[in-house]
Amino acid sequence: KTLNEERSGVAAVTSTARSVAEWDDYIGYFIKKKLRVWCRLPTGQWEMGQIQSTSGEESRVQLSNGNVVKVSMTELLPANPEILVGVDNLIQLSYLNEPSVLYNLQYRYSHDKIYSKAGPVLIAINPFKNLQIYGNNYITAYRKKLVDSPHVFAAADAAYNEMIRDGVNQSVILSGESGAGKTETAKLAMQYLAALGGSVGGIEHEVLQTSCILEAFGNAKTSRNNNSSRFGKLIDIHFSMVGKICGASIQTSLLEKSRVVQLAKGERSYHVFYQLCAGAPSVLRGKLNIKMANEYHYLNQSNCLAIDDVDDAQLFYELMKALDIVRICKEDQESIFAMLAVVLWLGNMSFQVIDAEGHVEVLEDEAIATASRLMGCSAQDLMLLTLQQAIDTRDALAKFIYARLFDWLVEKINKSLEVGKQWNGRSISILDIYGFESFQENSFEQFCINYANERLLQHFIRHLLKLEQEDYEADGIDWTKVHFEDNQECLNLFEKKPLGLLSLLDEESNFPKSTDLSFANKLKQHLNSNPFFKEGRDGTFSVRHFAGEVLYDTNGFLEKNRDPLCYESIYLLSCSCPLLQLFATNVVQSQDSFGNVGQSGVLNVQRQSVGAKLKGQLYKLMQRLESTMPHFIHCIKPNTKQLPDIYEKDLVLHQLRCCGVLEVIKIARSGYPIRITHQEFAQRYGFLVLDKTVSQDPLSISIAVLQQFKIMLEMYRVGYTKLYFRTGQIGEFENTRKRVLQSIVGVQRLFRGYKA
Ligand code: AOV
Ligand code: MG
Repeated sequence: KTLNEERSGVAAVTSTARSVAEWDDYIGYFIKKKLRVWCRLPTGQWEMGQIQSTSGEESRVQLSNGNVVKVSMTELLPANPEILVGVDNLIQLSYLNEPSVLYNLQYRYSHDKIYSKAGPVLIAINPFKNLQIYGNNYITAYRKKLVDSPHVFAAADAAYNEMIRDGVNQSVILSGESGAGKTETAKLAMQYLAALGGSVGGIEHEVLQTSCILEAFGNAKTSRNNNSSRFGKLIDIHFSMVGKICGASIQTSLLEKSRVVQLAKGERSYHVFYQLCAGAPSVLRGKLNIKMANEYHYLNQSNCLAIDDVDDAQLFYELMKALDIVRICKEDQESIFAMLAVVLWLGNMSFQVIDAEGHVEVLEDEAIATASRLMGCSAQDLMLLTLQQAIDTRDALAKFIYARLFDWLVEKINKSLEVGKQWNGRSISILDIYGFESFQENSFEQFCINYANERLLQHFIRHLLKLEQEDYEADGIDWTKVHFEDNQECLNLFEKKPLGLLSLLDEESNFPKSTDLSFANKLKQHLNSNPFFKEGRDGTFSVRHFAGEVLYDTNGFLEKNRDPLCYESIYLLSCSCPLLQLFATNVVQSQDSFGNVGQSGVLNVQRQSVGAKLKGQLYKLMQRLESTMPHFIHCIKPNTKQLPDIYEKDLVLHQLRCCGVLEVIKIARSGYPIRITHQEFAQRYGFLVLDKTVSQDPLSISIAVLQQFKIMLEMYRVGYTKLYFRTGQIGEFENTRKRVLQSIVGVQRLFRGYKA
């Protein structure tokens, strides 16, 4: 971004609309008054300083550390007066520019004020330490509106109140890159809603426990985050007529299956495996033949078994308690743990070459004995079964069992939390998906995760940048458009038919002779002119994502996208273990048609690819969110070390730029974020009008209210259909309305008292 663009950004948002040229005029003013400026040093970093003198295009600036530097005037931006340092809503800044926003957030962060508002968006900077700001006293304070500083509780409170007041379903949408704090923040929002909507039956406790269970089964340590979500989650919390929680339902999307069998260095598989190994009580240990984690190939391959400050044994105990609370019976719990043991023991099966052609045979050992016992089949069956493609088949089976187990568990939880009769259809949905990821090596999993994040960003942009501005224009409001970077084109690169990434991937996946390399070539051939696409070497390609360019290795793309049904999954039907039979039956039933078993032992079944399925899931998810009033929380990761009190400016700035927060502030600042139709406004506040001669159409009544309260034109606009207010204005009307209503009630009481 050029400085001039930044300046025009500043100009566009200051209410007196200073032009770019004027900055040169008031630089004199800045010098004379010795006002503070931001000064861009050759390193690219912004430092605060004071202009001492200028000559021509150059100025001497004294930095806050005492050093004096000479810089070109083009490297200066206005800084905000001291009184504005640390404001809790960034729209209050007089001068809106990147260094000011960055500094303001840093200032707050260093005072442990991790929450700030950016217009309608709540910004949450991960503290990576436990702050004492979530206790019951805080819940009460936000509930009773004793405090109004930005907080996730305030956001949850707004969602709840709007749901009750307007009768409209709400959503709380978390965004931010991996490790930014989405999952923690989502849990805090749920905690607040549970306190607010707690009921006698206590179903809110069950709802809260779902996080513990889903995290055990769906989260893992990655190099970015020790508790990284490897699936997307939408939880709908249902409320009764009186605003009490009466149930919930959870939708999940695309669990990362590959993690069950394959790990990158320093990462772990799903938490639940380590918890089971560390914490299973002795009877269960004996029954399932549970060893320590380091004895399982699936867990020990990455040289990372423990996480600092995490007690897996204790967490297993808590997991069992949580399963009890959501009423998963002991028998089912044991089946769940048995399935985990099956997966672990499958991973320990090993093979030996038996002839010159390289055929292999399963070693008859403890692994196969335990796996077959728990699966309810004979060791002989399992040995025959896996003879053909040895390791791949074994891994496919393990992944299949784990993924089915995850879905089955979610289903069970949903049954437990099913809404009772008193539900009136109101809900608050909380969306927490896996954040944007860019590793050294990125595969199909990152491709899916990052695609999902592009979809979510489009929702954010649509609501806060596009619709917001379109509304002004459509309603005849005088409006200077704020330019923003739209990710629609990048999204098109993924979704376009027939020449988008997903379509091309499916096409190639359906081709019997295709390979990952032929897929990479196909992309090259069709997408090379797309500015968001870049071909790479050796079967790689890059996508220019909103959050940066990511290089994907196509190795494994086709197979992962096809996600072929293992012949074995059908075979599981003949196991005597009921849960495995169920998993296999569900698969059989969910297929319309079956093909033949190919040479590879893989069924050729016509079914949706993983990419297509994800696209469908996201489409449905967005549709669901479209029917709600969104509350956005954008989480920011202050450093990559996952440590407290470190604020890496470049890292934060990058995240602010990527998600359009600066543009949101600009729009919110020059805009009128509160809007209400003439009709609604007249209905709610019309009774306050004293002048009884006003004609009774909604527009006239509305204008009469505005006039009676002498609202300055600066604070509102009248559109063709709606009234538009600056932040805070409607609150004043509400207060007046309440006051007047209370005095009316008071008079009535008095009157009744006299009669009695
Ligand atoms: P994510 O959900 O955004 O990443 P998390 O919510 O898992 O990130 O946060 C990562 C870690 O940051 C947590 O495990 C906590 O240690 C810490 N943390 C986050 N928020 C807070 C908070 N408010 N107070 C204290 N510590 C916090 V990912 O799921 O990887 O996209 O896919
Ligand atoms: Mg998460």
